Amino acid sequence: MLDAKKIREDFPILKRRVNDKPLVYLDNAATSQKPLQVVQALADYYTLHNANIHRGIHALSEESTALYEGVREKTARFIGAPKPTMVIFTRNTTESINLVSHSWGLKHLRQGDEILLTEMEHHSNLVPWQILAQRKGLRLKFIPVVTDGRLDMGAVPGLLEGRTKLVSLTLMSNVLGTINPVKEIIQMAHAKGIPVLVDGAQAVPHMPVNVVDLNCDFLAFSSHKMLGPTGVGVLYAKEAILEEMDPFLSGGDMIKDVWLDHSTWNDLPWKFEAGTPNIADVIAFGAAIDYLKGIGMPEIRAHEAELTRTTLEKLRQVEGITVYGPMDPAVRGGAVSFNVQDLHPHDLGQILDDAGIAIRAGHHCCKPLMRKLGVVATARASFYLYNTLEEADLLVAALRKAKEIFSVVSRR
Ligand code: C6P
Repeated sequence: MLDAKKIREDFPILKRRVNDKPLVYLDNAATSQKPLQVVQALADYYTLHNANIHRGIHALSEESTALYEGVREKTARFIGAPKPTMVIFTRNTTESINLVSHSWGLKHLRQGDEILLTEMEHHSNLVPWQILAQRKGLRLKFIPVVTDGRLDMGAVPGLLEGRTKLVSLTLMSNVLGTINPVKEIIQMAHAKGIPVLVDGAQAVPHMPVNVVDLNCDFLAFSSHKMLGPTGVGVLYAKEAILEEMDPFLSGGDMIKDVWLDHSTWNDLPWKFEAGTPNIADVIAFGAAIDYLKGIGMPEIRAHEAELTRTTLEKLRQVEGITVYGPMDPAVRGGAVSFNVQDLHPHDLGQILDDAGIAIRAGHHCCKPLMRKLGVVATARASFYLYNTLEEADLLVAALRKAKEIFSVVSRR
């Protein structure tokens, strides 16, 4: 088992006090904290190596290029991608999905074609497809979410019929925590020749994800949710698909040759990385991957499953709390959404903040899912490798207290 107390030593921010209480950081689904190793990698880069990449023939540029491209190799190994050229650096998951909607969707989809999503998608995996649908006259279809926060798998075969040309879905819900049976859905889609994009924003940081095992066509995720810096995202895609796709952004670095009236495109993956990339943050992202690998993704998953199991068990005992999503930790990750009867999640977030506990309250960029759940917002606690059982207990104790305070106030 992983030693969360030891791990916390690498995260100085976790020693902070907030509102005169020790910080309990449970907003990891929004963004994770960063270990000293990542901060140091960033400082080392600017202190020792800073130069633009792929351009200079001087030593610093060669060093920077080697460090940057080294992280591409590391990222490929982390997700089991057969080649580093299948890994494209973007700004975040959102940009990775937009890249696919523009470069693949605009080229391959025709009026009347259909895209299959789910009702639990983050706006990042919904709005780009809505815009594409408006531009090209496409139809969006949705796998329903059923009462325990899982997908209605019985509906999938029927939904794959018709003119479905792409399936795009999340591997782990940022609201419900549900881990979707994506491998099974990919098999069903591939049997009909339909490619599948997997939104890995919540899954890749928290569990082993292997693109060859999943056999997904695209995988999108963000560095900032997995101990790395903000401003770095990843798009993995199969080589043949990338080869066929047109560039997304254009300008420097993504060209092979340029004339006044036309240009030819660079090889993969640089065809999709126009302009000077986020060199420093990509390099520091490499340190985040090293850190996660050093602890072990199966160990991280097991630790979070234990925290989630305990939290769900304890929340179940508190009257007036509704928890959304599956109750079985085997099919869910560590994002736990809930509501307390008669208490708005924003007020709850405020009360918990007074106790030094950081959670997120709101629609979590999943407004259609909120409507489906019949709420305008939820409170959400989300765990990571450095969280402890004591912190889970503090959360539950603070919730009990919030309920007491509120029932006294509302009785007045
Ligand atoms: N969810 C949350 O608090 P970006 O912002 O591009 O790095 O990630 C977008 C995104 C895409 N898919 C899923 C499943 C996500 O959870 C997120 C980000 C954060 O839930 C911020 S809204």
